[in-house]
Parts: sequence; structure tokens; C-alpha cells
Amino acid sequence: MIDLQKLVRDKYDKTIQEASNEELYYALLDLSKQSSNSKPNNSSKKKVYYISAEFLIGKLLSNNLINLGLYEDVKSQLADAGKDLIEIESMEMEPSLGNGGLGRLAACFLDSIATLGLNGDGVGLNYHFGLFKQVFRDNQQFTQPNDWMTDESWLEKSSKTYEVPFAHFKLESTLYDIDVPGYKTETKNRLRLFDLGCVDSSIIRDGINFDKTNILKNLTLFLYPDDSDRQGELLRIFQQYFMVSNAAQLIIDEALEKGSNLHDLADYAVIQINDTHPSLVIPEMIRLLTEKGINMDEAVEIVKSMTAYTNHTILAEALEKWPLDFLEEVVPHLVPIIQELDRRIKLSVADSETHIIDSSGRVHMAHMDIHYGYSVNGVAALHTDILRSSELKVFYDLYPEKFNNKTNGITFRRWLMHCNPRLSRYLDELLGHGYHHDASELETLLDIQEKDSLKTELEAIKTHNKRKLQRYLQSHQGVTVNPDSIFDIQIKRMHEYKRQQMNALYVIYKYLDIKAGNIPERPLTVIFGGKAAPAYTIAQDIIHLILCLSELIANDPAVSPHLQVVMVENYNVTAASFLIPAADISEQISLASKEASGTGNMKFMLNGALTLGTDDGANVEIHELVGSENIYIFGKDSQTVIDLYATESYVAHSFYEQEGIKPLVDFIVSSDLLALGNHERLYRLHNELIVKDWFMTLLDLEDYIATKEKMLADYEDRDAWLDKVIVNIAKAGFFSSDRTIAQYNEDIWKLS
Ligand code: 26Q
Repeated sequence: MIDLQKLVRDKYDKTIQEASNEELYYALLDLSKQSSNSKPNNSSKKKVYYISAEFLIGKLLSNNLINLGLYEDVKSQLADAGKDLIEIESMEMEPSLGNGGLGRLAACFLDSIATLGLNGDGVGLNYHFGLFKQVFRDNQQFTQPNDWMTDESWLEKSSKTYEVPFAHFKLESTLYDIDVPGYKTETKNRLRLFDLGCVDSSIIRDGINFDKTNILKNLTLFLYPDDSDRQGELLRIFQQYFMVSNAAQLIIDEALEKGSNLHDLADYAVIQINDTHPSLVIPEMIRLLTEKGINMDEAVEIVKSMTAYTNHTILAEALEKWPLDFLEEVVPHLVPIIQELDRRIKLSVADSETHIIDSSGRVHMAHMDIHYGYSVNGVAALHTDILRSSELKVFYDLYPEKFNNKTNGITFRRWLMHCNPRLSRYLDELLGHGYHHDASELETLLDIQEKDSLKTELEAIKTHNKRKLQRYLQSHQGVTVNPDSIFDIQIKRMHEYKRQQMNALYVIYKYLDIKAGNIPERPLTVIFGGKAAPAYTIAQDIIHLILCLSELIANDPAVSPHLQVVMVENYNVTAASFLIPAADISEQISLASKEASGTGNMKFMLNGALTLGTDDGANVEIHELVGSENIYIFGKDSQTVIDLYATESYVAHSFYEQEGIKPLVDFIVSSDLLALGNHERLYRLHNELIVKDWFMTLLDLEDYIATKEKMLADYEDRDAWLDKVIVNIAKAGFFSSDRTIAQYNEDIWKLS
């Protein structure tokens, strides 16, 4: 039993009742930090260093309390004093140290690595403002800095510091650690975030603009707000090198402390490269090893035996390629090493497609990772298949043994226990606690005999979660949603391949249908959430369309009782934890072959939503697990899409001309919408869909609308719908990141 009264009295000389929510938050921060501090760091010999430019950890208070086994106790002591943990949690700032899926995956992985008792730390950067905060004005997105760092926080300054050499100066790093207590474990791991003492937020101008040339003041100020659309900016290379040079020095340091002679470094450390953002760790590690007297051949072999690469994308345009000139300008000391690595490949491999430095002098980061690492993995079965058979085929032919699949996962501590306590408690009652450590035990839900009470309870839990979301949206953006409506949710970064525009076209269809007198049986609430990279114009245009539709419908008394569109402002991990448990329909509608995996799809399924999706990424595996009766799949399959690209035979205009499609697309530039919106944006989006539509929205639109209509009709048979919900929850165990991490360890890391 903890003595919360005493804690609060010692810190603030107040009772729990007297203390403000903010004071209670800081008291609980202390409690949680002390409790994890009392656990020793995992000290086993070999350690995985998960290097990532992003760790989208979200708020930590509740999750850490859950993992430390303090949650229930704290909650009930607070409740006794009339205080609500949800209110107290809302005092915590959310660090936005990631863009989306890749960053959130890294955070789930840290939780699972610790929970499995494996020795592994995350290594990244401490961005003072992280990813921008999104605000809406005039139906458009604006950006503001997210000032998330507070005086007292989860960050613990360590005494470690390293020198990082750049072309014209050397920088001294500082290191902050955040404890990662696993779920009920004896030891803990850490997230190691490197920072620079001299960054200076006074260089920030309007919004998130700042002087890009002043590296000493800007290096760790912001996270690049780009997801999939990559621009080769010098600052990004500065950040990447700063991250990996620190990481390499830390790895060597810790191995030496444990008795390594460096020749055996691979017995002490394994590096997982999260996408190509940390790829410069390869030449940097070679540089450091040769500096310490190891010859080049051996240094290359050591690095090769301890480095593994995860690919998160099949969008060819998103693979990082840095001009050698840029590297020369930022890190000239790495250039001869990269050239040597490339020379060795050119000697042995004729196919120029695999070379590291191409004929235009660009360095292909993924190529370096594949040649000089021992493992290459994709993040879902379909994704890995596509890597093997097309995107990385030349490499697969060279090194078939390096390729492996690791289907992504999510931590059930955050995405069930924390975000959906009612469901989690109910599952505990029904199934016991076994599934906490072995998520596949959720399958026993299928054996429950009292199906009727199970369904009644699941229905009650969903309604409870819809009310919770209703309160959240009310207090965060003054929007009132109807908890008796169907909640249809699409939350993810804004990107054309994810096709939020297709969902918007459905909204137009529904609006026109209601206008034509077809009143739906039950109201529908279509909820979107997602940020658009500031430089990604079409993504901004899609947000604009959604916000205009939302306004149009809200102001139309003939339609608003039946249809509502909500675009959640500043979608982040916190918002996700309110949205996901409240969803009936999970929108996973990317163009088949384009979404490497998706992880939101898994979170929704676990929380009892049904998937409306294409056979893409991990949807394919969800489909296989639950069976066709328990998922709504539509659209062309990945092979058809790949062939359409290969033969360049998709013509948007011919789909646009179809009877059912033209009025929907043209509504984007109707007088109704033009009266509310920005003409340039709406016309640009309209034109894009008709003349280009690179991600084939119109190809799947008809099937999408028909499938969604079927789904809404099916919703009315509550009994049959809840049968499907039960299967989805029961089969979600496969997507626990504990399973994913166990596989990484078994096949790649081989930690004891
Ligand atoms: C790179 C260079 C310069 C600027 C930005 C970037 C950059 C930043 C972030 C490029 C890509 C990202 C993020 C990618 C990402 O989130 N990918 C997603 O990874 C998830 C986890 O594996 C998958 O589930 C998603 O399918 C995939 O889109």
C-alpha cells in the first residue's frame, strides 16, 4: 500500500482533497519515478539498442502506474478523496516525439522489451518542441510549437556526455533518460534521449518557422514533420548524425564497461535501425572502431554482425537518398568510409541497382543497411512479400537469408488496459489474468457459453466509451457528438495513399442521399483525425474539404440529425486513447500495397470495432485471423494495383465519368462548398482527383460505398454484429507487441 496522503502532504503540505489536480499530477510523477528508480537496470550481458528518430511515447503517468502495479491503489485512494485520475492525467503534457506509426511502434516495442525482461534501450533525440501542434482556423490547418517540456518531468539528466564532430565544429551532447518499467517486472530499461545544451527557442518565429542554418541553436528544437514525403534538408542530416554518433559512443562505452575488448562487441550489443533514419550509425561505428585500432576489414565484419534494419515503407519516393555533397558538408569524415563501403560492393556486385552511391552521387541509405547489416525485415506479411518480390528483389536475390518478416504489434497495456479499463476489467473477470502475459489467451473468449450477457456487457462498455469520447470532444473542441449514433473513425496521418479523400467522398454521397430523402435508420458520426505535413499541399486540401463538409452538414437542419462529420483537432496519442475504444467502424482504406502494416487497425480490433478495409498491410492478417464473415474488405487487391502501376493503365478520368461518381467528385467544387471554403484548395483537390489520382481513389470508390452501406445495414442486427465483435477481440492476441518482440529476439537479437 502506498501512502498517497503522506506523499501529497510532504510535497505540498496539503491533503489530497486540498491539492489541485496539477499538484496531484506532480506528486504521482514523483511516486512513479521513485518506484521505477528502485528497480535495477537490466544488466544482462547482451543488449539491443533500438535506434529511432521517433519515440511517440504519449503521456506516461497511467501507463507507468499500471506497469508498476500501482494503478488500482492510486485510483481508489484518489476516488476516496473525490478525485478523478482522468482529470489528473489531463495535467500531463504529451511529448510529441514522433510523427505516427513508426514512432508509436518504437514506443510499444520499448514497453514489450521491458515486459519480456529483455535488456534493451531506445536511443533517440530529445526534441524540445517535438512535432507541431495542429490548430484549425478558417477550415484549415495551422501549426504551433508544442511546448511539452516542464521543469519536473519524466526526463532524468544523466552525467554522460559525448563529443560529436561535424565539419566546422564539435558539439557536446547531454543525455536524458526516461525509465521504461516493464509490466510487473523486476528490472527496468531506459529510453536514452540525446540533447544539446545550447539550443535556443528564441530563434522560433511565427508558427514553427525558425532559422534553419543556426545548427547550434536549432539541432534538437523540432522533429521533422514529414511522413513519407522526404525532403533532403541539411538539418535532417545534422540531426541524424548527432543521434547516431552519440548512440555509437554509448554502445561502445557500455560494452567496454562490461568487459568487451571490442573485437567481441557483437556479443554485447545489437543495433536495430528503425527505418533508414539512423543508417549513418554504420559508417560511424566503423569510424570509431578503426580509430580504436581495429582494422577496416574487421570493423566492417563486427558492424555487419551486430546491425539489423527494419523497413517501414514501400513508397519508393520515400526511401532516403542523401547527396554525397550534403554529407561532405556536414560529416566529411564519414564520406571516405561510405565510399569504401560502396567500393567493396561495386567490386563484388555488378548490378548497379544495389550500389550504395549511384551515378548521380546520391547515397542510398537502405542499400547500405542491407549490405552491411545481417537482417532486413518488413513489418507485415504482405509488406515483406512485396519487398522480396519487387521493391527489394535485387537484394533478396543476393541475400535471401537476411530477409524476414516481423508483423507489427501494439502494447495491450496502453491500448487495452489503460485506454479501455471497463473492457479490460470485464475480460479479467471472464478470462482471468493469463492474457496479460500471453495475449493469445484472449481466444478463450470464444468458448464463453453465456453469450447473451457477454453481448449486453460489450454493448454497455461501448456506450460508456462513446460517452467518454463525447466529454473529451466537448471539452477539447466544443463539439457535441451523439453517443447513440454509429461511430465511424479514421485516424492517422493525412496522406493521399491512406485515402481520407475517399471517406470524404462517402460523406458527400451520404449527404446527397439524405438530401434526396433517404433517412438512415440510425445517425452516423464520421470522425477524422490526423496531421498533414506543412509542405504537403494536397494533404492540407483534404483537411480543408473535411472541415468544410463538417460545417456544411452541421448547419443543415435537414441532414444534421442523421449525419455528423468531426475532424479532431491535434490528433495525438491522448486523443487516440479516447477515440479507439469508442469506435464501431475502423477505417483502414489505404490503396492495396501501399500501407506497410498499419497499427491503428490492431488497436481498433482489440477494442471491439470492426474493420472496413482493403486487403493491405496487416489488414490481410486480420482478415485471415477473423475470417471473411467478421471483416468488411473491399477494393482491388495488391497484385492488381501493382500491375496497374506497371502497365500505367489506371485512368482516373474514365472512372470520374461514371454515373455514380461524377456528382460526388464535382460536389467538391459545388456552390455549397465554395461558399464555405477556399477556392484554390477545393479546385486543386478536384483537379487532382480527375487528372491524376495517383492513389486510385476512384478505382475503389464504388465498392467502398457499397461495402460501407452494407456494414451500416448489418449494424442493425445487434446480435450478429456483436458476434463479429467478439471474434475480433478474441483474435487480437496475435497483435500484441509482446509476440512481435519475442520474434525479434528469437530470430534477430538472440538476447538471453
Ligand atoms: C524522413 C526523412 C526526412 C523527413 C522525414 C522522414 C520521415 C519521417 C517519418 C519518413 C517517414 C516517417 C514515418 C514513417 C511511418 O510512420 N511509417 C509507418 O510505419 C508503421 C510502423 O511500421 C507502419 O505500420 C505504417 O504502415 C507505416 O506507414
